[in-house]
Amino acid sequence: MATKTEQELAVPVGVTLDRFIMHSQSAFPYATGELSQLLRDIALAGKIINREINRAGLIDIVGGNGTENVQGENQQKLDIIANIRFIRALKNGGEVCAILSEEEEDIIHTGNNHGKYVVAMDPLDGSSNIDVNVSIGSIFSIYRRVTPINGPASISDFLQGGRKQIAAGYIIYGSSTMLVYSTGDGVNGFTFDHSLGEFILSHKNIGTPSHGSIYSVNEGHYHSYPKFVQKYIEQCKSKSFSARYIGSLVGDFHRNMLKGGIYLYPSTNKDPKGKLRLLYECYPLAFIAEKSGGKAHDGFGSILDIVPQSFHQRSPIYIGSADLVDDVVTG
Ligand code: AHM
Ligand code: MG
Repeated sequence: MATKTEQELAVPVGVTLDRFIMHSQSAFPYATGELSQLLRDIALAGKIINREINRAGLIDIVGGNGTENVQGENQQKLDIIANIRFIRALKNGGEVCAILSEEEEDIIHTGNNHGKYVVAMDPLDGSSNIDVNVSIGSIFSIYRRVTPINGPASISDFLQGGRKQIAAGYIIYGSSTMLVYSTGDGVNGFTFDHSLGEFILSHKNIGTPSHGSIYSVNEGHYHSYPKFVQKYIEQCKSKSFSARYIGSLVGDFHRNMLKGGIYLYPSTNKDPKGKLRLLYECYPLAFIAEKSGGKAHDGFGSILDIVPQSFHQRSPIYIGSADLVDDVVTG
């Protein structure tokens, strides 16, 4: 019979996020607790956004805002609300000196110049699903700043590359709300218990199956995909894989991570560099994928090895079970 490790006994499924964070911090004797506080701030933003989303139909916060974000995409009212909530939680927390958001062109200086961290985020991804009660998510990526403490953050803090992330994760607002994150040592998932107002450890040390039979891609764009992607889609069909595409990256990724599968967003005629944003969509999910045993590729190499050039750059992405990602990129 398998014996439980000390670690497993110390943090059983069912502990609160706070206790889990405290326990993880105690494993590092010189940890100052700042990253722990930052993770708590993100969880708080998630709780607040969860509340807003849950009553979206009751108050006037569904629908478009009549504005466009920096990418020229229509902003939803909830996109803007989530952006404000996240920024406020991170500013108040004090650990973050600057934020990069999908919703804003330039970095946002929080005024906490002593903060050691910067955060890149998509406050609410899957905007087209907001008004129709389909899963959406918040995505975040955390770096230790490289500019000197007590001065302002700069572009170099954000363009460090995916391998320099010290933590990343997402909050999925689905049939239940979950926070999934990694600080580099395993991936853990916490389900929000509304009655307690707490995230509870429900998915411990998540491992992505190396194989699977789900493929997630917008087949409406089939004719503008590269040949190797078209070929892969045909292979999926010939193997009777299940097609599952929500059009909400976090939801599609989360399902495939747990069940085994692949998500593809290739280059298209409309988006020759892919649609998804490197810094706050591809990098953080690639980090989670790799830490759970999966892979994330852009067709040339690992997503995490792409050298970033600008805040809002895009990338093609093939992410999920390791064998399936290999199958796509090796043709
Ligand atoms: P968004 O950041 O504007 O919400 O766009 C990202 C979303 C992803 O969640 C989703 O996987 C993809 O765009 C869907 O795109 P498409 O409608 O082209 O299939
Ligand atoms: Mg997005």
